[in-house]
Amino acid sequence: MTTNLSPEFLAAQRRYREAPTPGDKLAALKEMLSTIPRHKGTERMRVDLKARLSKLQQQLERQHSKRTVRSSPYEHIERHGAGQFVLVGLPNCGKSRLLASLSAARPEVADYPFSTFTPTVGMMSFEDIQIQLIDLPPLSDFTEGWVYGLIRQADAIALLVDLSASDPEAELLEALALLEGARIHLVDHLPQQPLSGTVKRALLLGSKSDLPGASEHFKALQDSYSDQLPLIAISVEQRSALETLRRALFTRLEIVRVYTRKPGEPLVRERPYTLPRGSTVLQAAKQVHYQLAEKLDYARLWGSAQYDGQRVERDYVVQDGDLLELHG
Ligand SMILES: Nc1nc2c(ncn2[C@@H]2O[C@H](COP(=O)(O)OP(=O)(O)OP(=O)(O)O)[C@@H](O)[C@H]2O)c(=O)[nH]1
Ligand SMILES: [Mg+2]
Repeated sequence: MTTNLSPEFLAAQRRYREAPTPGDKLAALKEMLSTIPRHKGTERMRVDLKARLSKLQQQLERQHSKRTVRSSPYEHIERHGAGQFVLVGLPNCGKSRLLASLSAARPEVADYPFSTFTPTVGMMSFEDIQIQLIDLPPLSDFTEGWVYGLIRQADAIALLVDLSASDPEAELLEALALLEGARIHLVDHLPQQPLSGTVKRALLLGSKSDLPGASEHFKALQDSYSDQLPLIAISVEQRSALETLRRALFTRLEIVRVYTRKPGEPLVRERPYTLPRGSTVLQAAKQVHYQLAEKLDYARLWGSAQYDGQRVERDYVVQDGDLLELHG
């Protein structure tokens, strides 16, 4: 498609590429947007420029607000990796130690409650992707608003319940009530109709399953809750339980990994793109590059199709592990 870009636009584009500061970049972007010809052929470019402009404006605003006093220091934690989980639960249930066991992060772990006051972020690897975990201060009547703010922003919640406690079921109810008090509802599947408040996909983790009494408590929780939320028993002392947990966290994110290759390149599954479950070939192509998606004719697929290299169309729903060769 022809775009007929003007010399003014091209000059602004050059200034954008060479801009020494974010402020200069912003000025050049504005110039590009005002000089780009407005017709169908430049529609995608204009959308892209506007997106870049607003991202840059946000960045500059953030830099600015860092210099001024902010009401809460932890309003937002930037998402990295394939998805963001928050570790949530009553005091001393094992959130910090779990983060330390699954990632390189080293939050403070203590044998007394209320040891965590600030969030700690860690990256957990699962096969060829990374999942972001955030350790939070405990849920209690004293929990500060920003903690609930971070819970609302996460992709999913891991709610820990200490299986070695005298009454884990009562502790689970207390934790759920505190979350409900902040209008955060934990669900197995996100509802089609939006509910009031925040609805979050969650996974229940019965923690410290190595301690005495834990297995009876776990069975009781299973009887009462496993039809409402997925529930697994974990222990930082048991490697196999942690490996099961890595997969369970990945599954809970409800994402698929898709690999791509150019025609003629070897069939290797490396550095996947991650997409919400149910995404199509076209949506996968968009992750690679919007221009590629625009031109996309069909794909050849290794994985979920009937045979290797099978031709699939743009609306084909991709599955975890699929490798695509995109044809424009
Ligand atoms: N035996 C055993 N002990 C654990 C396990 N997980 C955590 N603990 C212990 O439980 C205590 C509390 O652990 P933390 O990770 O600090 O608990 P927390 O939920 O972060 O506590 P707060 O930050 O106060 O909310 C520590 O003494 C941990 O060593 C586990 O799987 N097995
Ligand atoms: Mg802690």
